[in-house]
Amino acid sequence: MGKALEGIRILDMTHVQSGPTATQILAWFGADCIKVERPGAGDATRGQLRDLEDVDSLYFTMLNHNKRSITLNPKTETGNKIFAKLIEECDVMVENFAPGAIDRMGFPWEKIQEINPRMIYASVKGFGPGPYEDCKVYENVAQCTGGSASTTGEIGRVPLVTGAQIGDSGTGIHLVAGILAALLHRERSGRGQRVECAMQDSVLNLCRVKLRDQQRIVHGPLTEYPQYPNGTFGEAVPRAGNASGGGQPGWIVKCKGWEDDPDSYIYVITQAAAFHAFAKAIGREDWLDDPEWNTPAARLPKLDQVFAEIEKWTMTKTKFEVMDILNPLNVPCGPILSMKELAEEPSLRATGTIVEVDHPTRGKYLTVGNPIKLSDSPSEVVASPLLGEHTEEILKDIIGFGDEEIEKARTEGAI
Ligand code: CAO
Repeated sequence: MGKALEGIRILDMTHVQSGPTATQILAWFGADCIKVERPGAGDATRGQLRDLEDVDSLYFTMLNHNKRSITLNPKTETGNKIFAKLIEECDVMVENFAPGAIDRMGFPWEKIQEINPRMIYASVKGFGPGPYEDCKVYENVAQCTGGSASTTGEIGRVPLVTGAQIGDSGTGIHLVAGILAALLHRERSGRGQRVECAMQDSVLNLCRVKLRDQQRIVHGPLTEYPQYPNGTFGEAVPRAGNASGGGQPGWIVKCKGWEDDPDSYIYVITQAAAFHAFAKAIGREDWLDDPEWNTPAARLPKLDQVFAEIEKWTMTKTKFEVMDILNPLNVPCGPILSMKELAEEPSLRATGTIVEVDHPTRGKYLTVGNPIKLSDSPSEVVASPLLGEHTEEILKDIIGFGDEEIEKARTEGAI
């Protein structure tokens, strides 16, 4: 069985997280991903948040599986020529340097197109065109400027960033969609094109429902928000604690052991269709005949009391017991799973979503495998490359260099 992207070659100029997320997915799909790194230094994340001395960090290894690494400085004379040849030989170039960095290397889009009109050139930047287009951006800046932080957190408290890397990895995933669309389009047009994703735009896209609410708020209070009916709304969509983002009320409630275990909680959703069974399960059959409680409209202004009653029951059970009881009743719920629990979850190991990888200098470690499953081309997770591990191989096979030219390039500091 061939890989979905076999035969596609990626010139991977990415670093840190957003760009590497994108190229890692392409590599998992079978593309030959050539990661270009600065000689002697490499992607800065190789050395960031290290847990083992002189070993590539988990930050790097977990974002750069299935790639090859070449060290190359395109700002040197030979490096420039090698880079131009790589542009000629690759299908997609991906980069997430600060605005203008690739131009300053001597490769503006016009030149890339001239060298290879079939090239798809994909970039991540912090912002799109506008007042902030020249700014450097990291994850939390994107979360704050894309609408996530203003809508995340407890009511009336400081805005919060989320643990999910929606700015970096979220943008990388958006970029993959653009690259694949451009590859498909190239089949018909014969030409490459630019693919651009701004981190602010991607976060905003993921916060789409909050822009929905921004337009609803001018027509009256957001009745599914905990501020209704006793709190107040301002002009903008407020933070809503753990309220459900959809039309069905939901909340996080404590489970048995919460006093000692910070993750002993479960999210429960009291959707109308399952409320009858839910009320019975928690011993509140009396609600079912009481007009004060037996319709969604009657419960809406008193959701805090509904969830307080539910919590009295969930606190007598572990989160897994609650899950086992409520799931057969069609009550949507989900235990708060810690990273430790996820790492140890057998079903995630079985599907390849959590994978153990063997790395030449680190040994065995866990990573998140490809969450996108293709029936005919399953992904296999291969350890990230050491810095420059494939420099010679790439120079010989793709550029056509012999040993002497490689040595000269090395002396010049091009590789
Ligand atoms: N050989 C020689 N030089 C190289 C090189 C190589 N192989 N690879 C990169 N460089 C140089 C670039 O040419 C650039 O130099 P100049 O600024 O002189 O042109 C420099 O290294 C990289 O610059 P940078 O500004 O991108 O790096 P930084 O660490 O200062 O900023 C970041 C990092 C992430 C803030 C910035 O790259 C950025 O804003 N990127 C776009 C948004 C993004 O992807 N952010 C998410 C990052 S993940 O949290």
